[in-house]
Amino acid sequence: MCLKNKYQNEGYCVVKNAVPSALLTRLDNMAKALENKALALSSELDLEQAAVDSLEVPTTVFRINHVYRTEAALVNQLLSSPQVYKAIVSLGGGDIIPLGVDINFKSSHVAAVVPWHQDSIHDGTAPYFAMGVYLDDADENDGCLRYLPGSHKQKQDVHQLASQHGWNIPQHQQVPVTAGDVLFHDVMTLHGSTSKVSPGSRRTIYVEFRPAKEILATGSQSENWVNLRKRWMALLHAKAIRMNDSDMKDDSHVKELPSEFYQDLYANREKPTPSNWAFPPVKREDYP
Ligand SMILES: O=C(O)CCC(=O)C(=O)O
Repeated sequence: MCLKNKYQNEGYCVVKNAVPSALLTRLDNMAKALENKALALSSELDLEQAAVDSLEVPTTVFRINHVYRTEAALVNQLLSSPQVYKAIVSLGGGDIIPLGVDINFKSSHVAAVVPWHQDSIHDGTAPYFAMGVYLDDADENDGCLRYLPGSHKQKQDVHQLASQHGWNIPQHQQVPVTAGDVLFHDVMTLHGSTSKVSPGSRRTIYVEFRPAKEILATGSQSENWVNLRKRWMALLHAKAIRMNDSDMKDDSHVKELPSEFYQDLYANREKPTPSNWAFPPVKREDYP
């Protein structure tokens, strides 16, 4: 099944080896540097936009949000790289904009479990998806994502499904991937992941996308918030055109946005649309 058909029918799809190895190495270094910074800051208790558990040994980082604040150049290189950009536009169309950029760190820590949920609820008339860029392998039964194919077509009763089946919802699929793969899912696709069993962490860069027109029509975010992201997407588009041109493969002539732009994006952040989790949360011997 081709990428878009699989995404539309089942609610998710994988683009294998979408990130070139040199770029993957730079992203890997970026994630390591951010993780070390979060670990260093965790002792000062002034962490913002990062989730760290410093009560357990060793101290563990779970998530760092809004990484475009300090890492815009590399984030933009990723988003405008040929295979990644092509997949984003193929699934989302020309009016798509990125909502934010976060890194999820999945370890063997019990708090690294992500129970079944839908990231957001929408009416399905326009694309609204999350892209996960894998910096590490995610193997079967070792913390890879689990999806319930077709679940993106309606709001799910997550409490009922998780109470009845725990992790083993009938027809669910584990989706193992390797570093450099990119996994896309409709934000309504029911998904979750157990903690990792093997040592080390599995790091995934998450970016959500949605058409600007749709965001404005639903009023979920302000016009200013959308316009900032349109400007950002225009830059990505200009870079992608040059990177995709077989004669050029060079975006160095594209005028970058000033660093203040990314500070503005951060300063003007708004509440995300709510996710759909089991309520009340489900606890079974084997779940979450
Ligand atoms: O990467 C994972 O295992 C799950 C992350 C996730 O579902 C989320 O951030 O909403």
